[in-house]
Amino acid sequence: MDTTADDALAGAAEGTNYLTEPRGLLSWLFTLDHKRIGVMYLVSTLTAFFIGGVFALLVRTELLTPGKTIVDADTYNQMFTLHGAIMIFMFLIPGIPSAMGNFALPLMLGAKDVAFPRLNLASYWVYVLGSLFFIAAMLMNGVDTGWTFYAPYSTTTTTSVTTVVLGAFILGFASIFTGLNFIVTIHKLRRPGMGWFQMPLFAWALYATSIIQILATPVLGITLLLIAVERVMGVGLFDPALGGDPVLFQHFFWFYSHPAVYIMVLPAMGVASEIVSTFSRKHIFGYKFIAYSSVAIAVIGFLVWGHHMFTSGQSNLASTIFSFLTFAVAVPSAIKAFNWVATMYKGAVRLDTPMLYFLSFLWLFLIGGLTGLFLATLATDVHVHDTYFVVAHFHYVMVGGTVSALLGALHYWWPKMFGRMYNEKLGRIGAILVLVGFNLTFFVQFIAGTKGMPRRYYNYLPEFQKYHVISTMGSYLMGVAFLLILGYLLHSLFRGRPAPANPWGANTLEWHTTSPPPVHNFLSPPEVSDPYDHSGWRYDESVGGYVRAAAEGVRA
Ligand code: HEM
Ligand SMILES: [Cu+2]
Repeated sequence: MDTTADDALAGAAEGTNYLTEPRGLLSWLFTLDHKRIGVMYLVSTLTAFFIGGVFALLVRTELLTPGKTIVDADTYNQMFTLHGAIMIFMFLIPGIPSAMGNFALPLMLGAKDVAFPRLNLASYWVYVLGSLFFIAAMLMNGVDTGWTFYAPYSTTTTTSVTTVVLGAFILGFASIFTGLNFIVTIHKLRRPGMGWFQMPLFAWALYATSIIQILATPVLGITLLLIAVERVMGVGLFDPALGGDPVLFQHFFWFYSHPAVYIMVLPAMGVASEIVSTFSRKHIFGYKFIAYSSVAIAVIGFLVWGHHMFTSGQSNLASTIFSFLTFAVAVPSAIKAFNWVATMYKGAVRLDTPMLYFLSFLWLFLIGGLTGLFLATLATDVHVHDTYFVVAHFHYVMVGGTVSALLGALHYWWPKMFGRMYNEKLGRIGAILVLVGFNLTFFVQFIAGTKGMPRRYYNYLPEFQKYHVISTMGSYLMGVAFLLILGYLLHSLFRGRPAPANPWGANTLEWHTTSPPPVHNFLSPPEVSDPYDHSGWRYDESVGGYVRAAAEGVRA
């Protein structure tokens, strides 16, 4: 009897897959399989998210009342620093590319793995090593500089700044390795027949992200090393008392850290493009515009760092130019938002969990991006700089944008990753709770900020308390929502309904193989077609997912 591709798929689903084969702990720790490395990165980054989240709840609890609530002022400084540093370096930067991207990118390209599997494994272990430095710093004297490590405070405080900047330096290599791997993978390992414009948009987004990872990360690495050099050897680089220049530090720091916000948000935009097309059952609108705008963001994103120094003493001319360029970088983001909305227009929109996260992403990222324009406007920035307005702005971008998209990606690819379906009803409840909790937490911060509540303060005037109380309640609600999500996802691993190969009816190549995929991804080479043409798939009750229209005997 002829074994058709579909028989083979069915067979693989019952037998071995990348999760079960090979067995044993060592086979995981030293795996070269991009899917396993993705899963390990997922577990690690989510652990970091959890630790960072505990610090966030402590910060919010402290701010419930003016003056002391639970900790003293020095401890408070440590908590917001560790919250920010862990969230940025250990969670947001690697979150989507190294976890979800590692898992999905080779599958989406129809490849067997990334170009350099050993480098990929090295990236993971370097990430673990860097994270250990963070943990060591926490156990030693902590850090109290804020995640931005502004000099000269960072070069003079007695907390464990040296350890933590070395940790961030090491984490940078993990990021560079991933970026390098993805660029070569995208250039070299696309299945024959997949040109640049047949590539899924998530791959375009990861490509743009990788460019930033490779070009910007070394700047941060060297800058942080210079902090360590000044601390350890007393070389006067940034501290005016030693003849250094603190604004120079800010330039170096933001030259990386503004592009870094795009390391965080570009992959999120890539996820958004996949989800919106799948759950609108419509071809993505404006494919090339979305693809090119990712690259445009990566390029222009390098030219706007000075908007973090409008009030630090830079020439008016420089500020004006940076202001203008910052407005320019908002344009490609707006192009994407337009195309996503146009994709939904007249589509058959299904409000499944990943789509709810996409909608949260779209709305919240828009608020985050638009409030960025207030900050980019010189006259308004002078008023709201270093207030809670900025805190609200970047949380709308990083939590509303990146975390929403990460949760969307997690729910979208979960069936593929683990071969199980989660409880859809709880999924939707979780998504709505996150959205409500998030807005309660951060929307009021815009108001508090415009009224003058400064950021990073332990104490505040009584008139601000109402905002802080609402914000803290919102953060507790988000905490509950995340626990709920963790609960039903873990539950699904054991009790979930086995996932079909294609639960959502998407046409990118990862859905052409079994859930979970076999060790080398595809049992028979997948056929490349337009990634956003869903017409070849129809829903089949008996498998609870989508099957090829042709396989059912239906003529296309
Ligand atoms: C796309 C994702 C974005 C992320 C992840 C992001 C993140 C951040 C972060 C973390 C900060 C605060 C840095 C700090 O001082 O600790 C910040 C500030 C700022 N952002 Fe964004 N941002 C994004 C988009 C935008 C956009 C689209 C604009 C403008 C069009 C913008 C304009 C600004 C400005 C001007 C500041 C400085 C405000 C000040 O300190 O006075 N950002 N952003
Ligand atoms: Cu910036």
